[in-house]
Amino acid sequence: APIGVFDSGVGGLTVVREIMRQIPQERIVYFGDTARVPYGNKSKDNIIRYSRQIIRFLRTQKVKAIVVACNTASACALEEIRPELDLPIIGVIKPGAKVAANTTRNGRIGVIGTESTVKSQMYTDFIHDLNPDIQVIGKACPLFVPLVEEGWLKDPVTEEVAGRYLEDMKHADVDTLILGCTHYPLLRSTVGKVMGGRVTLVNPAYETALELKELLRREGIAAVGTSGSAEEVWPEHRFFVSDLADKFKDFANSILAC
Ligand code: DGN
Repeated sequence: APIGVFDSGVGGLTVVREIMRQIPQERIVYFGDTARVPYGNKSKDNIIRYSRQIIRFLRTQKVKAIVVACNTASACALEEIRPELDLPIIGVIKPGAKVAANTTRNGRIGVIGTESTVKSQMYTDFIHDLNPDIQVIGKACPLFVPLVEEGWLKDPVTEEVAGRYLEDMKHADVDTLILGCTHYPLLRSTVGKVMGGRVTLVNPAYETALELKELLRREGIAAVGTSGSAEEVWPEHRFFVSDLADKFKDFANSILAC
């Protein structure tokens, strides 16, 4: 059976890309809520409602596990929804928080994401579960999402915007920075440049794929291999969106190719 992956739109494809790289034998059913994006400035109640609806759809696709590939939905809806489900479900925040807590040397971690993700304090809570002495500095960077969707990944305008957003982060002397929004791994080099290269950037998408691999193994539901039965039953990945399929396709082709 496939793995259900969902996001508020196109950003979750950065998580899909990592899953494809790390567990290529698994098949994915993706849902991008392109009609209702962005989630980053919506209320918690609405994000929970949207996530429930999407999970209901993914269940019709007979998925064996669900990945909430959106930081905002992971922050605002995952803990509410988990008890309602009889399927394994993981989000992107806990895996990102875990690796950041293990990476920092000076005990100062930065988190950048949408307004809702930063406001939820979810990264901070998970980091403090592991080590309450770590200082976590959050900063919402809402303009990053449209800049990425415009394709301005290494552009002077994006660099200027990043410089403004990350000013305080630089002064806060963080040694680890969590790219806490699906789009931000695509700005890795710009963010790294602005931060001056002495900061370790954590990509929660990468860590989530690792955690998914481990979860599938633990639950005994991992696909058997490239020539195994999973391949025969689910020959390809499937992508669904709630609007603008062509735009999604263009973005997917550019993201999944690199
Ligand atoms: N996918 C969202 C996130 O990771 O928080 C970003 C896009 C959005 O809904 N604003």
